[in-house]
Amino acid sequence: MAMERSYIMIKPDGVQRGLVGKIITRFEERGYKLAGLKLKQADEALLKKHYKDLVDKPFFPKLLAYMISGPVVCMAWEGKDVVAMGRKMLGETNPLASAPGTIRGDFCLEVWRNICHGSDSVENADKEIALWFGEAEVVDHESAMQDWIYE
Ligand code: YYY
Ligand code: MG
Repeated sequence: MAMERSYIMIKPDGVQRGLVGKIITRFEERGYKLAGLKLKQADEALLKKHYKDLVDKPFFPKLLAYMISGPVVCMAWEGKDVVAMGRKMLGETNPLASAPGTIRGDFCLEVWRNICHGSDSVENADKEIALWFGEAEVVDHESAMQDWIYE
């Protein structure tokens, strides 16, 4: 099976609101495998790289202030179609446009408190995982559930 990974991040509001366990559980229960996990205080330089396509937007200073307002939880999740499915599981950028049953659709109400990030392409996922994690922090390992999740 082709291995795909997505970079999923719980933003400072998600951490402060105690939603870390619930968000992790969604990915675990779906059958995805955790390949990397840590708590980190981001800084401006890192966020400018992460949001390189948004740096010139007028709202970037606000985005920066939000994202450095507290620690984030960095995760690499692995499995079938995890990049596209991760985005679906997160919901829309605007939580009010997010269907109930999605993470944003269940846990938040405003764009600037949308609690989580998910990579929008496989290419960006690879870049984001390399940006947020050291090489030794992303772990190749076998899941005991592999044959019960994949045929
Ligand atoms: O990937 P996603 O988080 O859904 O949206 P992005 O376009 O990557 O924007 C990152 C972040 O910036 C978004 O979660 C909220 C904020 N934002 C915004 O407030 N207004 C926009 N028009 C675009 C982004
Ligand atoms: Mg994005």
